[in-house]
Amino acid sequence: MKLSVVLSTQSAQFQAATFKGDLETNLARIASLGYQGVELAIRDPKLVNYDELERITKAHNLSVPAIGTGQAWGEEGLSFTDPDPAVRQAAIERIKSHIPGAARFGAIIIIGLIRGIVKPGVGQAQAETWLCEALQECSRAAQADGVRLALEPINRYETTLVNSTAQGRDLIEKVGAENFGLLLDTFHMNIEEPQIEDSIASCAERIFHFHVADSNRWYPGAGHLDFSSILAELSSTGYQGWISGEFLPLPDAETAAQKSIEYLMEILH
Ligand code: LER
Ligand code: MN
Repeated sequence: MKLSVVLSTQSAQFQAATFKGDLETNLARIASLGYQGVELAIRDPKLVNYDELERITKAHNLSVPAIGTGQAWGEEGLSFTDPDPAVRQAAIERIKSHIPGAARFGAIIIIGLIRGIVKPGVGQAQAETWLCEALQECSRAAQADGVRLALEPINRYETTLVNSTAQGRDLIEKVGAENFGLLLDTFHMNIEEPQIEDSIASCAERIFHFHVADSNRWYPGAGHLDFSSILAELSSTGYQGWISGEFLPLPDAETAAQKSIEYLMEILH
């Protein structure tokens, strides 16, 4: 299992995007701390120069295991479950527009809060149907380019659509696409799962990506989660993917990223 950390390619309100700001400086820092990859939060692929991104990541020997898409919701309000069909369509098109960039880097496309929330006047069942249909359409489009999509169960304080791994597994059944799986995040799991290790085991080969933050959303080691046990369980599922740090930049991004990698390397080796 290799280690990456989240970097937003543009300014963002989302607090746990660990690194924000100048790309060149931040990628150099991330590489010098010993990370092998960087997870990129990209609001809109149109705003990104992919040639430049590839040049800088390659110069620092950094892979791009995953692309976060939630800022299209956070900054623009796009979602798969908006009552306005034009907004739902725009969210689908936005996710599809990530496919070429994801194919280029061999990255997974993350479906976080772009799924949306259940808005007033929309029933939970209707929102779930829209969500499933959008995921079927996006998974089909990504399949053609060999790209995988990972939906992240997110805690109840952010959305009522797919909070737990059990709900995530139900959705996998409904979507019915081989390239659709889950991103598990220890911060959300600590809030929603009865037992984190059992939930990891229940998702097994459908775990496409993994976020780590401690119970307080600080870097691993700063809270009370048992990462030795969590990562041992993840490993025993046969997971070969990335462990991606998505934690608050506290006391500052560099210190948090350094403490995290030191702590995780000790557990993993
Ligand atoms: C994004 O990966 C995440 O974990 C969410 O909390 C975003 O709102
Ligand atoms: Mn996350």
